[in-house]
Amino acid sequence: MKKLKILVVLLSIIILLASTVITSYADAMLLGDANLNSELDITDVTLIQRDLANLTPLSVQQIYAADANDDGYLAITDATIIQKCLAKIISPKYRDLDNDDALNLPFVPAK
Ligand SMILES: [Ca+2]
Ligand SMILES: [Ca+2]
Repeated sequence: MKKLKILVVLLSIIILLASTVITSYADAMLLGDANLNSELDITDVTLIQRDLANLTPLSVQQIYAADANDDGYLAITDATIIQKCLAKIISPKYRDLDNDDALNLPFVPAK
């Protein structure tokens, strides 16, 4: 019975994450948006995981956008942050595109 309750809770979380979408503002980059569609959803998590597993590499621009904690590296932490945003545990971060000198700097993804 306890296992059934745990399973129901886990399935509820998965359904919540799969149905949640966070949208971006104009002139701001939504951090974690790996597929560059100005929305944050479970697809972005999957793309980051596939890149980190060397299954489907992201472009440099996608990696820059996918860096959800804005630390200059792409890691599993970024996928976890997106999941927390989708579960409304934390708020997503945005990068101001008008005042971001970092856009002109080279970005080195970490694996
Ligand atoms: Ca997206
Ligand atoms: Ca990061």
